[in-house]
Amino acid sequence: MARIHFLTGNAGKVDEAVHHLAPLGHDVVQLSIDGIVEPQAEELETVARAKLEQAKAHLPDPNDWLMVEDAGLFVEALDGFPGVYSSYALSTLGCHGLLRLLDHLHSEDLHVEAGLRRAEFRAVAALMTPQGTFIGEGACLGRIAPALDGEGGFGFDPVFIPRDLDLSGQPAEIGVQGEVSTHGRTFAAVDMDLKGKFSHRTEALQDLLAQLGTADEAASAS
Ligand code: ITT
Repeated sequence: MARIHFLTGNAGKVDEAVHHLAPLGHDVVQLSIDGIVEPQAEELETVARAKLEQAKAHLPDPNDWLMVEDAGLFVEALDGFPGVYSSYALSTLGCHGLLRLLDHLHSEDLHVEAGLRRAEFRAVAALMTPQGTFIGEGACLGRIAPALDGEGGFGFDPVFIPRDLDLSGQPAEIGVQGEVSTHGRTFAAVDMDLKGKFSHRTEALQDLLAQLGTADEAASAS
């Protein structure tokens, strides 16, 4: 099993990665490097791969693994904005500013209005190993709330309401009650355990792990 250097400034993300990867025997350590440039690109994967390329020279041992993870909020009515610019949009517009951008979306029918406010969080986890680079993807479907709700979480959590999930973890249609539900509340208004059940980030890591498992099986069969 390998030592994984996780390039991130966000300690919360490291905790989550340890939670998933330590039980499999991987040793995850945070890697902080000044001066990593995020390219202007529309895809999270492009940004993640560019960060891996810049950081690989900083690995203490070339046999170690390098991981990055990028996430963003994609709002349908804004053609996917803020997307890859989510960190910047959060520090400039903030949650209030995002709500104002959607002020014009109104319908007498609340169900229709909820549909107009569709959005999703997306995450990409990218892992560079001596055997190649693996990309895991995750998404959490939902909508932008009509107003700020909740004190917890971080980032755009106070304005994001996830769609309910059925027992197999699939998102229900907007307005349809599922087994896993925030009952119309935002991520900032529910506890972390409940948010974790919907998490785009968890899904991206699990996708990555599934690919690693397949690659390991193929290597041991050959
Ligand atoms: P890195 O150093 O690893 O890049 P970061 O905190 O900048 O960490 P991301 O690039 O993954 O994180 O996420 C970009 C922004 O997307 C982040 O600042 C939030 O505004 C938003 N975001 C991502 N995931 C979120 C979540 O689960 N809840 C709320 N906002 C989220």
